[in-house]
Amino acid sequence: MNQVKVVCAHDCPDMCSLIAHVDQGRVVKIEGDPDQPLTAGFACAKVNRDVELVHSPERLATPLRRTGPKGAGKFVPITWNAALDEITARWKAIIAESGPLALLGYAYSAHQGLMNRGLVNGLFHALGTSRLMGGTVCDTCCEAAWDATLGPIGGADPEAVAQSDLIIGWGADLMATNVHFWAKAEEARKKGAKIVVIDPRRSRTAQAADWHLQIKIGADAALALGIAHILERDGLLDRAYIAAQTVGFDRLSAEVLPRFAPARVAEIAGIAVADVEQLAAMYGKAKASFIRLGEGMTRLTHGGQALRAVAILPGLTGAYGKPGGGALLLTAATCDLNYNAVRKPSGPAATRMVNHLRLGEALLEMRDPPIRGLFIAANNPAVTCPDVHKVRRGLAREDLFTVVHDPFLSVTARYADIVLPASVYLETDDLYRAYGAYYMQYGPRAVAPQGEARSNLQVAQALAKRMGLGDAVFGMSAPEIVRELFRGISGATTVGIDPAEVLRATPISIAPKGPQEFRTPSGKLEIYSDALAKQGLPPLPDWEPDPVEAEEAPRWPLRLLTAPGYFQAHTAFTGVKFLREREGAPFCVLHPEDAAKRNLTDGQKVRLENGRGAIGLKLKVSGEVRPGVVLVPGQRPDDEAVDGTINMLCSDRFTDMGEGATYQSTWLEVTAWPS
Ligand SMILES: Nc1nc2c(c(=O)[nH]1)N[C@H]1C(S)=C(S)[C@@H](COP(=O)(O)OP(=O)(O)OC[C@H]3O[C@@H](n4cnc5c(=O)[nH]c(N)nc54)[C@H](O)[C@@H]3O)O[C@H]1N2
Ligand SMILES: Nc1nc2c(c(=O)[nH]1)N[C@H]1C(S)=C(S)[C@@H](COP(=O)(O)OP(=O)(O)OC[C@H]3O[C@@H](n4cnc5c(=O)[nH]c(N)nc54)[C@H](O)[C@@H]3O)O[C@H]1N2
Ligand code: SF4
Ligand SMILES: [Mo]
Repeated sequence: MNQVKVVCAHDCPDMCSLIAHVDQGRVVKIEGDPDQPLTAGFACAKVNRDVELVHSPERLATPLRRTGPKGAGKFVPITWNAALDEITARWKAIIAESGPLALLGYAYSAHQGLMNRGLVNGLFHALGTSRLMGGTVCDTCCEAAWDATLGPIGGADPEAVAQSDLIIGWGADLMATNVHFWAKAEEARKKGAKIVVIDPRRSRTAQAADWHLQIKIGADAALALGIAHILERDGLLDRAYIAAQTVGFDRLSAEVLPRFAPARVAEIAGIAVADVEQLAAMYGKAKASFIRLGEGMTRLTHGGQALRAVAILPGLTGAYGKPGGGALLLTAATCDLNYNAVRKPSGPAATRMVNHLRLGEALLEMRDPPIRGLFIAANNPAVTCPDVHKVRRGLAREDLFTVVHDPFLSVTARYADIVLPASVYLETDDLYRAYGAYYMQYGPRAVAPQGEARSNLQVAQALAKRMGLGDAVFGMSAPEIVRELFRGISGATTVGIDPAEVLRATPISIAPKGPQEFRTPSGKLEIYSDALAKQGLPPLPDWEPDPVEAEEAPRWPLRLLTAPGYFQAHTAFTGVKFLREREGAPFCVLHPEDAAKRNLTDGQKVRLENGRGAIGLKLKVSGEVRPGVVLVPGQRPDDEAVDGTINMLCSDRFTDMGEGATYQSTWLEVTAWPS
């Protein structure tokens, strides 16, 4: 038995340092590394079961070639040589006939390693194909809004929460998606800090907090502006900080805040006036307030405005300047590395872009040339993209040559012409840097790949070689690529780190020191954003009702709330039977009043329907949500549900900033499942 120090590569802000116990080529146990201060010796409930992910009987063992209709999942095993030959022969023919823009590489984040994630994109960059505008299904909206306000820079260090006296989880279910931050917040609570959760769901985090404000979906900007209104009214602003570190407060004060008096805010948010007052007073009087921003509040039409309105608050009280104060959305932008070595080895600077969430539209409607060849890795768009009916119609095109690289036969893989078996992170070497913490670590593989599985890095390199690409990175080992990632960098937190030290595979802190830095054009917190004004967007944070509501709500009375699963993360743990069962059959949650109105009872099968389609789920009746809301946790594959999957009901409309997904601008009705 030996122990290997590895890094968790799942799409999660914590990026835990893990210890894999290995016996005779098999992982037998996984635990958190006690030597990494944020991981602090524990892994989450999902990763505690990753032994079953690596050794799942459902893993793909060999490459496969399709024999049945697209989507049916009928395949025969083939060799790697046959698969790679066929793929590259088809790609070469497509490029010869239609040019490289007829190919699309569609790879995302299920492996967070900088090489395994980046080099697949690097392959398509070098080939000069159409490229993916990645992440619009996830964080481009909140990121664009943050960047417009603070600039491309990470937020507060999660470990600084030890010094906070007020911690607000704003649209973040920390016990589900950020458990190591939650653990630190609980430690701070023992020293007297208060924890407040602002969330339309009475999540586990909300239940465990000192105070939960169960606001209406999409009311965040109004609530934040209401707080700002009261801070100004009650003399709780840090005027010196505002003058020195922010731009545009005067205009906010004159043009926006007068419209956000507590009574109106309470009505918009669906909470008591006294609650708005109390929250503002707590916030204004805290010595070091820490807002953990979630992405949840941004997955709707005006998501960008919501994030901006909340992100200016620590500028009004000066919290951004204090240890333990400020806000945290993401941290990755602070980590400066030579990413282009991997992501953009060669190839044209500009090309045709395909929005991640509009894969369906791209496959069905793009012309001159149409997309003829598609390579999907570490992504399951046939379940996780909005408007999956459209995605599936696109994937079903007979003239589309699709390759899917995945450890499992995902719903998306069932539409592939060729399926390639992927290794999971415990079978790969890579360099990691967290997106919700300030650590970097090299993680070697714990075991050899199961069956004939190959890593993203190996597949990108093998395809590049056969396509005749000469970039050196396609011939390098993982340690050699680490050196490239550090070449010529100048960022304050990474410069001076010795790549040889990195390869020793211990956690390296890359936390910024001192008060929050702003990387906006003005170098200050931009309450007023000139850049947004130039894009024709409101330059000041503001709140308006969701325009989709006016169209949809008259026909469909319930609003969708989408939230993470506690034992699933999108579809990444679908292959672990224990976790599937622990999460339970895919379900929705209705408030008792809404259930009674419809004669529906707990545990029965129900039909969720709107103009885009209908799906079937189990019903849970609970006060976890407000009346008027239907909560659907996670995105589960069709075969686990009564019928269908939630993204059949969501449109591929964009958010106000960052062209992101608007899952929660979805209205629907719930009725009994026809027996
Ligand atoms: N309705 C609704 N939809 C949503 C969301 C929501 O809140 N509501 N959230 C959105 C968000 S935040 C995101 S990030 C997306 C996530 O959506 P996806 O990016 O599609 O993520 P997963 O479902 O985790 O799918 C990842 C796939 O990668 C595979 N995989 C795992 N490891 C590896 C590897 O090392 N190599 C390769 N090649 N494959 C691997 C897994 O088996 C799985 O099939 O979903 C979005 N969809
Ligand atoms: N267990 C688990 N962990 C995960 C994931 C998972 O699916 N499961 N996904 C991973 C990925 S890819 C990502 S991007 C992160 C995302 O993690 P987070 O940033 O935490 O974002 P979300 O998961 O989208 O939503 C979090 C919370 O937002 C709330 N919310 C929804 N709408 C609103 C609103 O209008 N206002 C307010 N205030 N709150 C709202 C939801 O009820 C939910 O509790 O988590 C990662 N970690
Ligand atoms: S909390 Fe996140 S990073 Fe840590 S083990 Fe779980 S999935 Fe991995
Ligand atoms: Mo995400």
